Amino acid sequence: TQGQVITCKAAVAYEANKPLVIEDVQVAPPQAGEVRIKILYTALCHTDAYTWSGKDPEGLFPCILGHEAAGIVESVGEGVKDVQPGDHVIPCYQAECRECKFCKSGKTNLCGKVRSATGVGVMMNDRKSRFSVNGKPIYHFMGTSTFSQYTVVHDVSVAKIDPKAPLDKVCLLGCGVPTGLGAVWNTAKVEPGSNVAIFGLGTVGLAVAEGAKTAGASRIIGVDIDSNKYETAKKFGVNEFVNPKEHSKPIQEVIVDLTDGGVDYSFECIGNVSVMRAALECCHKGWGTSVIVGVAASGQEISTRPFQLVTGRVWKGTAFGGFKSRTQVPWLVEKYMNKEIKVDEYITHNLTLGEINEAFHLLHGGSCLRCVLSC
Ligand code: NAD
Ligand code: AHE
Ligand code: ZN
Repeated sequence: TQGQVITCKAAVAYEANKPLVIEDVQVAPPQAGEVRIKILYTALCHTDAYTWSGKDPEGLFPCILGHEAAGIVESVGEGVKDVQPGDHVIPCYQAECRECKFCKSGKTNLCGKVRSATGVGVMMNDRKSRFSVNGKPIYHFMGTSTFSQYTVVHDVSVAKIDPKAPLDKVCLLGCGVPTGLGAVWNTAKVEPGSNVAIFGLGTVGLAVAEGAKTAGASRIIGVDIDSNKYETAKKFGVNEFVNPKEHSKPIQEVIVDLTDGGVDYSFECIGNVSVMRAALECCHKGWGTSVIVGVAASGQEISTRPFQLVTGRVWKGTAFGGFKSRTQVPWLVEKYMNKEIKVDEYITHNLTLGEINEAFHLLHGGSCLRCVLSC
């Protein structure tokens, strides 16, 4: 297949909110600096649902969504040095080139090398897509497009992992789990004994809880409008629970009262701008830090009284938990293999790529954390 167009099945999003269509898609060979990957397993993340909903300002249609996956390199383009056919890999929507201003700064995991292309659904080389259906181009998504049996990604967006790692599990290390763990370990840098509040107990919020527990946090307060979430959340380290619907006071006041002035760290893992405000305002005066993890829709803005910041609260955000993708995803895989981090526990459903619309339906129900599709 090397050097040839591959025809395979992919789930194409033709329009916002219209069911995805399983199509025979043509996948062009990788050009210089590109890698073609046979995707074996992909999970769904709420960011896929967000872009599909039409609320993402970077959302383009028709496209192939998907960014939490694992597979095997099928072929590589000219000049690709770090991976070869047969390597087991995780595609990384957050690239790491190790050469750009961002990568060299030592201050961020964001990478500037291919972002201008991945934000508009094309590849860097020729600003074109490698996907087509009957000659009509289909846009890439987040530089990964994993809802396909084969995808083409930039070489700076591929993490080579231990071939012994089970791909049907470690695909989750492509997004949600690292995002939550890294929000705690890299972005907030939670210290032992800290009090933490987590808004939203989906996969990302539960991974924040796991990160907080391993960081030695004392009180880990889960906040969710679905009280059924507490039972599962306990297994990930949440040791107190608040349902905002059961209180007449604003939730920030409830948490401030519970914690003698506020928490040391809070995390918004929903994507709701009024909850982001509450998450900031439930932080302790003088030092409390709030991390925005949730992705909010186009047009949404955050607000608070500047006095909140003047009096020492800190507002931050995180992308992929601040992890340097190519360097640290293989390390996270090793941590999983050594049973130091959970992964299996976030998988509540397993379906096939052909059942992807049902998988999205499940994702919107309360009992689904991650649904893994076999491709
Ligand atoms: P999810 O939908 O599984 O979890 C959200 C949780 O929030 C649910 O349990 C829901 O009941 C709860 N919730 C909803 N509204 C609430 C409210 N008003 N108050 C309290 N709880 C509320 O989603 P997920 O997959 O865990 O993703 C969470 C968010 O993180 C999404 O916005 C996603 O796009 C974003 N995300 C960001 C990054 C990043 O790099 N920054 C990475 C992955 C996901
Ligand atoms: N196109 C979206 C951007 C959404 C966003 O912030 N994405 C996160 C990852 S979410 C993974 O589930 C991210 O990494 N952002 C950094 C980046 O460079 O995109 C919008 O709303 O505009
Ligand atoms: Zn995601």
